[in-house]
Amino acid sequence: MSEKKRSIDPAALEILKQAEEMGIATAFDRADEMRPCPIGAKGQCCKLCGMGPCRITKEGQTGICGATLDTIAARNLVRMIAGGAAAHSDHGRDMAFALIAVAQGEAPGYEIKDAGKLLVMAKDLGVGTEGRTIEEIALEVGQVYLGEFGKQRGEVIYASRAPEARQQLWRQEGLMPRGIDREIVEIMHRTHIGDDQDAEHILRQGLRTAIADGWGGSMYATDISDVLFGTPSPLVTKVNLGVLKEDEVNVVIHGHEPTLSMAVVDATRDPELIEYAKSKGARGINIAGICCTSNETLMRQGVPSAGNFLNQELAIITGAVEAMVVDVQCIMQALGPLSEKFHTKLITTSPKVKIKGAVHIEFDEHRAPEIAKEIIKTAIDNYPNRKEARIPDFTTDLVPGFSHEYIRYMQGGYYRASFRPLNDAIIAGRVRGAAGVVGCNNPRVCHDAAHHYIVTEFLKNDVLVVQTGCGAIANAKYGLLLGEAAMEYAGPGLREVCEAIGIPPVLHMGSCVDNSRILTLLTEVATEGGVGTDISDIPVVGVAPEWMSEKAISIGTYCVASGVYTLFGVGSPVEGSEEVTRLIGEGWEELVGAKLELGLEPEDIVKRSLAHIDAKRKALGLAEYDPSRFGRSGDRRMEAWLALREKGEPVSLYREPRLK
Ligand code: XCC
Ligand code: SF4
Repeated sequence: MSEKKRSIDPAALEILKQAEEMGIATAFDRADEMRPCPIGAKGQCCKLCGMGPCRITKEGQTGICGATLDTIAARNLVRMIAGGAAAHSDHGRDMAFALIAVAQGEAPGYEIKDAGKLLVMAKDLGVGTEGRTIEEIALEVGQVYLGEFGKQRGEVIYASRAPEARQQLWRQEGLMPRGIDREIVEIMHRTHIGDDQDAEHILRQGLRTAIADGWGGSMYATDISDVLFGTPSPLVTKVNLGVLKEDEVNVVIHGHEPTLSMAVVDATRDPELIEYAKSKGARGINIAGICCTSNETLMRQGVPSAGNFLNQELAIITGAVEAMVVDVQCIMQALGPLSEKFHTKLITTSPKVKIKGAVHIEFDEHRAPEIAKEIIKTAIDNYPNRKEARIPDFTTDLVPGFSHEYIRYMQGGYYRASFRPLNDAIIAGRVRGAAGVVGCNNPRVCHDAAHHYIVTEFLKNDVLVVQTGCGAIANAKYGLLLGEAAMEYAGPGLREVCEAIGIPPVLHMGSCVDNSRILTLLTEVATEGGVGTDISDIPVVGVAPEWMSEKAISIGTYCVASGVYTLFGVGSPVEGSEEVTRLIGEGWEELVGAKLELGLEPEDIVKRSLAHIDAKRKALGLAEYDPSRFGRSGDRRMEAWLALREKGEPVSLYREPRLK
């Protein structure tokens, strides 16, 4: 495969070339070498018992137990949902433990940063606030959260945040999740040999478990992170491998949980450690993120991002990373042997994750500052071992930090915050609809290319885009998370709206657990009025064009369960079964009002998304989308802006261009 096809990221291409010269293989090479098993790829292989593995390749063939292809494909899919929901929710559980430790005064270095949000949570959870201290409230909130995981009966409490109509539907169809752990365990039980063997019934449990993830574990993780570390609001930071520094100790934090990474960020600002770094010949300590740890820290503290999932190995290959500190999820085992080829110390920190060859410095929220300092000291001590470093000279500015709270605030300030302006823009057709473009990178397809293509197509078509996860980092690299992108790519109607509110046309809403913010945003749009009463009425789509993780499958499924038509790229893990493909498509549309479609080409994703948005507009009786109707008010400014840019003058959406 030619390098051009591997990535659209110039920094990645530069390092891949470097790697080739050095004879180092990366995931990009291994993806070429490792052909996907054609039977497993389509969900036709069952290895759930010792009579198998059974591979169904012929019409009418069954496994030794008699399981049909449809049963096998459905079981495989819901096991992916269980894996994804478990990862998100276990992260949520650890956040609840951290909140409790803070409330009990046993977590030095942490504090309750957003008490306002805590009060909102307390109200939703039925936790009393009258005459209680913030710590008392936080303690009970934390305990209620923990109870949500092991709850045996009743409903996951935050499901009550969904629009009324949606909750009714879930109850009526038996999809309302009980305890989070209970739903995940039930998938494991139902898919054991000799249990649930009706594809439609198996898939229903997939929906219920995914709802427990989106409206449970993930939403809890997001809320507690905001309480402990602050609810994000926009700030300016940088992305791509060029954020690493030649003359400083580079520490890269990678994984998902903000608890340790925030402490590590604080430690890099410790004057004593900075002095220590100087004593080793470095100018200072530089910190950068990868994957969702990066999203957590760039949203709140403006820590620059070294890139997304496929950038992790490349960061080490720069030769400039003193330590890569990882916690959970999306950490390639390849980092172990790779770091041994360089001076980089790979440091695992989660009691759940060890990697052979890595140094293990275990995190404990009761001693976070101390552990974080030890980690930074390890990195500093490693600085003199650095040999030649080649840092690609590419960085791009971005403006992340669009929590749903901020999106509401920016539409009217504290005085009259609401979703009215956005709803009105959709109703009038200035904004045709909205799309959440989320999820991973996958070396089976060109790195970042589908994220970039799909989002720019949406912008041209006046579709407002929200992003999370590695998709957000992808488009940040190409400048789409800046206001200027509205000028360059957005259609006239969308551009007007972005200008009026002063926002980029692509809003970075956070990490993958923060897809729960999108659920809240959609609920607010639905309850604001004018675009229906349920999420399934709104002209929106969910897209994961370069997905690879089980978490992405769980996210896609809870989006569908919430009423959002969801489209995935790369491949379909149920392709082998026409029946399962139909069940999660038309079948789920009938059941919950939205389809899940997997394995689509980027062009097809755009086409289907726009058709869906227009159909939803029509069903609501909204004005037909007409790209020529709007944008006149912005044109003079636009022309001035373009003229300035032509002359090479610095231009910004936030500053009025000087009209001559
Ligand atoms: Fe992992 Fe969250 Fe996927 Fe990126 S987007 S590769 S899951 S880091 Ni979640
Ligand atoms: Fe084969 Fe059935 Fe065992 Fe699966 S559960 S491996 S289909 S015998």
